[in-house]
Amino acid sequence: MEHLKAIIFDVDGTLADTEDTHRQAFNRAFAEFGLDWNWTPKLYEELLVISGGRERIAYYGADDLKTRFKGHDDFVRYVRELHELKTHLYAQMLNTVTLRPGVARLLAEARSAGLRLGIATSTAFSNVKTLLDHNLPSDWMSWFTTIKTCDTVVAKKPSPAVYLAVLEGLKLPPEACVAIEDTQNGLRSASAAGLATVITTHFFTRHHHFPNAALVIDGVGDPENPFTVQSGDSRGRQYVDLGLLEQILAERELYRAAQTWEHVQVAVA
Ligand code: XBP
Repeated sequence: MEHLKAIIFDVDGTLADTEDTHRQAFNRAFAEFGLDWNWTPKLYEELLVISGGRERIAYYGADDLKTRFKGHDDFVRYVRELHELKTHLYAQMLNTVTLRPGVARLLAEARSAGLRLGIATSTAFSNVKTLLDHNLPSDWMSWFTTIKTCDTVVAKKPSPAVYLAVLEGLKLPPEACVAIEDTQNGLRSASAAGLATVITTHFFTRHHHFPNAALVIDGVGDPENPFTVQSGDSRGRQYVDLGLLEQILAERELYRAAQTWEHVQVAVA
């Protein structure tokens, strides 16, 4: 590959369709805490604008809980404990969650071609490990040059921090990598880090708009399970493979060169 040297994967909604499992785990934790909160699919789609489960709880519960806690620290502790229970419950629910169609194939293709792999996620490493322990061979961790999670990068998406940390770990410039994401926050985060980004939508994001995405599809797809294009140019392909990602980077470089040439022409005119 002349351009493509690495693929950076988001986790929730991208490697696997996990968000409804997260939603159910949140609701089970609320019930165990005696809270009458119920995050319906419609409400959860709205709340997904906030990356990070702890931040999502704090945002949603701020008004409801403010009368219960005198100090901010008490509120923060309560939210942390509630989120810890949610994470514990979520881990028990992951054994039925599989990778999205085409993800295992794309990982294998990238490894065979000697590409580097990265993970950039707002969730906790424990969630990533549980998911991939269930779905990949035991040596999966060695497949990834770098895995950055909310345990190591505090600023959540749409901050570019997690993607910048992954690029540093890959020792590659953004021009050599493609990010695969599922949400507008993820797109903003990867784009702000300078990355071409392919969006794979799902139930919670299928109606969302993704300006500046290199391609918006309903999943990575497979030869026997072609994707549906929601926006952008699939360059005549039916599923995401290394050739498609390489073409996206090649065209991006050509566009940048043309823009630079335009600037030069204006400057010397
Ligand atoms: C998705 C998130 C996470 C999950 C919930 O992360 O924003 O907050 O929704 O997981 P990404 P936690 O798309 O970056 O993988 O409760 O562990 O935050």
